[in-house]
Amino acid sequence: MRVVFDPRQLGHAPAREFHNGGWTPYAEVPARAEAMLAVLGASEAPVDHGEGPILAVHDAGYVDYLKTAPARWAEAGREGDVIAYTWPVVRRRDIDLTRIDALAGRYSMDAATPITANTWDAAYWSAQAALTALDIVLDGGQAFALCRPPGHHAGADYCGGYCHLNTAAIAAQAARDRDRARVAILDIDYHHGNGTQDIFWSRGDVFYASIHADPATDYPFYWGHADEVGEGAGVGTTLNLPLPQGTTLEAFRAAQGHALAAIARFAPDLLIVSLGVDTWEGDPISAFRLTTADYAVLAGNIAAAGWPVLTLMEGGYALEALGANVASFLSGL
Ligand code: OKP
Ligand code: ZN
Repeated sequence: MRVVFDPRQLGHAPAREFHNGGWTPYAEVPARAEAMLAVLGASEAPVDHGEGPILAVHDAGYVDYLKTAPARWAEAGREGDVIAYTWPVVRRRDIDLTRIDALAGRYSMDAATPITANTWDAAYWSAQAALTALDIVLDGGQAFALCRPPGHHAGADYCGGYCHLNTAAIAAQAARDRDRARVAILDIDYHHGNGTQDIFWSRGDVFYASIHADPATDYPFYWGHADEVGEGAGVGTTLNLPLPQGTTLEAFRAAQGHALAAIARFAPDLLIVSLGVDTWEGDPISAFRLTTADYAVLAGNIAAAGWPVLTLMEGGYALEALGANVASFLSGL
């Protein structure tokens, strides 16, 4: 299993996030990547695929915002990381505004995803790690993209949930552009991947299946409910399997079996796994109860289907177990 990672991904290190009515330390820390690397051992640097595959998924105005927001913020006399406080949700019109606070609201979905001077660079290399791991898998190899910052909450034109560039979507689109006609994404992070769902909502060529904490009780609240199935050409290629807090392997594995059966009917040329290990029993921000050994079981069930599998990293915040949990999953593949 080749591991793809770039040290520039460590540069994104916001000081704090706004959560449950107050400031808390940022949970998606660079040490997460270091903890995984310490257990996984050797990694290789990504190949630079340029901005093309990123712009194939993300809005050009949004990409420009990620690059320029920190300078605009400083210009406005602000200290610290860029963070929004007004969102154009109600009767939103696409108005061409320039004040940094208007842009921050226009291009984000929450106050938990600050932008620092190094954010673009870190997110760019996180996406390149995904693209390089994709190359390896399409060539018949096995690869894990150690993506960080993560991606599955980011939509075509917004950041959120610690995510800026949607690495799974970028890899899926790149695979489509390399003539893989049907691509499936299985998202097993604790949180619903609203950004990935959103990006492929109306498309029949990319299947999105997600197992996650019920959004009635957990972030991102507004997406991931069982009745969300896609629209237009995408009806039936979105599958949401919300589970209650406290879920253990038995129910999770049953849900994954259901997802894999649906993906089998779709008959993908490639499976992308959005792997979050915030489903682990000791995760500080989540409430499922999977054990380290469970990840090998889940991965074994995925591997048994026989599709080429690209695994890329999403969440997981228990630094002490992150490496072991990912290693367990990769061993099961
Ligand atoms: C990102 B990923 C806790 C804040 C929780 C944001 C959750 C983002 C999860 N300090 N709000 O899906 O793991
Ligand atoms: Zn998560």
